[in-house]
Amino acid sequence: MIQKLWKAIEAYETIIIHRHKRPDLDALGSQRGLALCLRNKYPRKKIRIVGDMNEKYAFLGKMDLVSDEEYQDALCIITDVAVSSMVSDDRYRLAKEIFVIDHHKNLSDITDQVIIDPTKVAVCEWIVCLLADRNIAIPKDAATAFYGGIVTDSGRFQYGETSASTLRVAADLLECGADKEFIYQNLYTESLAERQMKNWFASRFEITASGVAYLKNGKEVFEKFPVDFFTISRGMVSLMAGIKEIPIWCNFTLDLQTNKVVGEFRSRSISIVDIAKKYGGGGHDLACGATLSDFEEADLILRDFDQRIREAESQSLK
Ligand SMILES: [Mn+2]
Repeated sequence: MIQKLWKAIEAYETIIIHRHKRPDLDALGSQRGLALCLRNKYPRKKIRIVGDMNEKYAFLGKMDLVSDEEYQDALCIITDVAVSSMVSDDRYRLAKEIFVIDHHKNLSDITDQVIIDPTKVAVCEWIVCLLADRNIAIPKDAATAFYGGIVTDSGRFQYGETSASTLRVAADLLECGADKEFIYQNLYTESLAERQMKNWFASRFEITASGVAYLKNGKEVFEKFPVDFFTISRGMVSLMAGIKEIPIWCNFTLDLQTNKVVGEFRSRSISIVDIAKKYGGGGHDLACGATLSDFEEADLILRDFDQRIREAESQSLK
């Protein structure tokens, strides 16, 4: 399938690269990095990137404006996602041929032309490996974009799938001129308003009897802070991380567009993904989520997490 991808890249004059909605830096970095490498190698081809933007990562650069007509004879490459409902800009369907490059364990309902390696901590790492096998040069800007995806998806080289390969790829990217200061400065600098908002959330999370920390964010939260859903749902969950007495922490946020409550669940070491799945969600063992009908369902989940901690404690006493 990898050979087939490179043949298609050679053959098409127009290549449009998509990735998932509400993009993180791995989605944006893989999309942009791949585009920059292909533009460098094939200066005559039209290489485009499309999708919604995440203001937080706007420092990486803008998306292209692509007309429907451009898709007619185009090759479409989708990175960091394999599931159709999560792809940003569903005009990828108009393309003549589609490939998915991903590192999640999900099966694809988009195409059977799928190139997935779930051992890679970031799809950026995977794409750099694919490029290296073809001896395709990585320009400085592409190296910076890929580096950004790897540092964020690996939790700064911390999470489980971070491997010797991850560090080798990161080292290669630095040799290609990746601007790590640019990435870190943008990741770690926030506005005063953002810091004050975080302080507000950090001062109001609650804790269950067994030590599950949680926030419930209803409509009033969005009235107080005029930010997007993602900023609160994903952005505030880590405020409860790294506290000795708290093995599991959750953030429940009302999505005003769907009127559903989205739960983000995190755990230091006790596996919780089966509980997320019980409520129709999923994800990784220690970082998962589920979409719930209301805050009452959130209370049921909290009870299950509470129970899980008690089980783990009694196991460790044995
Ligand atoms: Mn990723």
